[in-house]
Amino acid sequence: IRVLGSHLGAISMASSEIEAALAATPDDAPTIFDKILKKEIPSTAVYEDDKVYAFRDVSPQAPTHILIIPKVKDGLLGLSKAEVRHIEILGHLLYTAKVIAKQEGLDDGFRIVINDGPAGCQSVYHLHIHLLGGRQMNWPPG
Ligand code: TR5
Repeated sequence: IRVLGSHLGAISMASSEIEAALAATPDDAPTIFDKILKKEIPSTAVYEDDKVYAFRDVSPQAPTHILIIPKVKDGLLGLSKAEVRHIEILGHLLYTAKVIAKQEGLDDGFRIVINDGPAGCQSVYHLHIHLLGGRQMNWPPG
């Protein structure tokens, strides 16, 4: 409610911001990504190994927009919840982003994004890396 209130002053609010605000009570409850991992909800897989799964974002913000997630959440709701025990999976996720970027032919470059918490516009509390590419990115981001 506090987060929603802080947004009410804005004249317009993107749907992604609304989703992030509505999801602004981070907890360890199962998310839509658990259902995707269990194949209860379909997704378009681009990469999978024993530790991570990558699939196309349902609302792509670039010609290539892929989400890379750990198969086991282990309390990793977002990057801000990372503990020392997560260092290996964090490295694995980042390295996987590079492997997929190559696989997708993003040879001119790409962008990695990790949204964290309400101010970071995070809407799904299961850590994920966004891999975006296939167009010229702008800086600073919105
Ligand atoms: O906002 P954050 O950083 O938390 O990113 C969450 C991402 O999950 C957004 O880019 C959404 O577009 C994406 N998303 C949400 C759903 C979904 C998805 N990507 C693939 N498939 C999805 N399904 C089936 N359902 C969603 N609710």
